[in-house]
Amino acid sequence: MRAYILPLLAVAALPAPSPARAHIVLDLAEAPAASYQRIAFRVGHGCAGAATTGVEVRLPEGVVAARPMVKPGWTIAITTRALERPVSNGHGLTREAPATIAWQGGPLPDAHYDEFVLMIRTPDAPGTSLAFPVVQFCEGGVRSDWVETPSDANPRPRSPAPVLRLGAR
Ligand SMILES: [Cu+2]
Repeated sequence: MRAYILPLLAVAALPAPSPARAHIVLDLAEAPAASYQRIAFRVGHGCAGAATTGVEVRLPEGVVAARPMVKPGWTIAITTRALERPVSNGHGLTREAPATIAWQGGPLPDAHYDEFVLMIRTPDAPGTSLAFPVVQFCEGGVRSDWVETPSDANPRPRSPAPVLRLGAR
């Protein structure tokens, strides 16, 4: 039995996105395309020592359905954007997609850890990656912008946006 368990754990640990660097990252590295998926934004620390009071996620264009999980102690605000033409969100056609989802509350002390959860519909685009730029708001008017996407010129940006790869559907 042990022989099976160890290799599975090793494989499961591989996709974790840079846990040592904390920042704000997703709990998943990859999800199937064209599926409903629970994703959690992990907040490992505040803004340079200040407690977190807000987390705002900007949804990538391909995501046309997203619902935040209710979180005690935090209020949720959703903004939407109009779509040029109706697209399927998995339950029919929609002309509107979520643009940003923001939690406000806490405060979440710098030394503590928490997760902010969305249920999303992933786009039907296997092999691509979705970036979710996040702004972290903290006490004292401080903020951290986790918005940079890796490029050839800057493969390891200082403040990377959480990224989700899309696998086969
Ligand atoms: Cu960090």
